Amino acid sequence: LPYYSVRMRASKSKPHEEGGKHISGGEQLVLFDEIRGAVDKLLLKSLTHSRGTPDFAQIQFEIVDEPIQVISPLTITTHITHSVDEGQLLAQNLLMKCGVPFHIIQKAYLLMEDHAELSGAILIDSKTGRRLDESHGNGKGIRVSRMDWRDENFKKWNREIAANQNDRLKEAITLASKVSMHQATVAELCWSDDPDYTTGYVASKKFGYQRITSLKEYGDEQGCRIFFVNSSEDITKYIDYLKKNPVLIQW
Ligand code: PML
Repeated sequence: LPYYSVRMRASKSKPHEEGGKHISGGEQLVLFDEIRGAVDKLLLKSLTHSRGTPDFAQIQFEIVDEPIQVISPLTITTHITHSVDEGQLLAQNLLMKCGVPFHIIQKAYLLMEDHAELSGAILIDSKTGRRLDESHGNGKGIRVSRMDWRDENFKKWNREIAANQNDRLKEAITLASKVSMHQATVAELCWSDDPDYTTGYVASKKFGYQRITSLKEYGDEQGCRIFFVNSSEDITKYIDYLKKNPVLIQW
């Protein structure tokens, strides 16, 4: 049976390519009979986000012709940290363990701050600190798409492994597992742009999904999603993989 990619994006003021504020986005990969449920879930998500009420939203679905790749979720580790400083220091240490030099991490943070209105991920060359995605879109980062984790399978994993975390974790680890699967990914650094959510992570194939409970202060709407990339790989192909290759997580 074919799968369908269902996507949502919501913003305030104007469609966000034209400069509106990004509110939320979402991805699902479902069977035909599940499209209606997926649209409903994404609509609800777009209407109830703590970044605000959208005045523009788009939900679309399309059939996926490429074969679905089934992969395992990254292993998960949770670090309880008690301050943003402690959380950030830990994140930087993990990135360095993945092979990203300290000065490149610093450069990446500066690039993030310069582009506060991102709705996707920025790609940084892990050797030079250069941004690699700008010529491949609208400058708002790369949106990773076409990935999901079937509910029953996620719930079982969540019960047995993750001690019943929220759906945010499901979406994040699904994305991180797809991203880290590709050999061009050195590591990912992410935290939410939701002002009510301070947990983020460093993900890599080698160390898995390393959650950190305090990567920013409550009330802060500045999120972060950086992929540190090995630029000796073909970047156009890599971005194509991130956007187009359908991936299902199965535990
Ligand atoms: C987001 O949903 O905006 C990113 C959330 C990252 C952390 C999810 C978690 O591990 O709890």
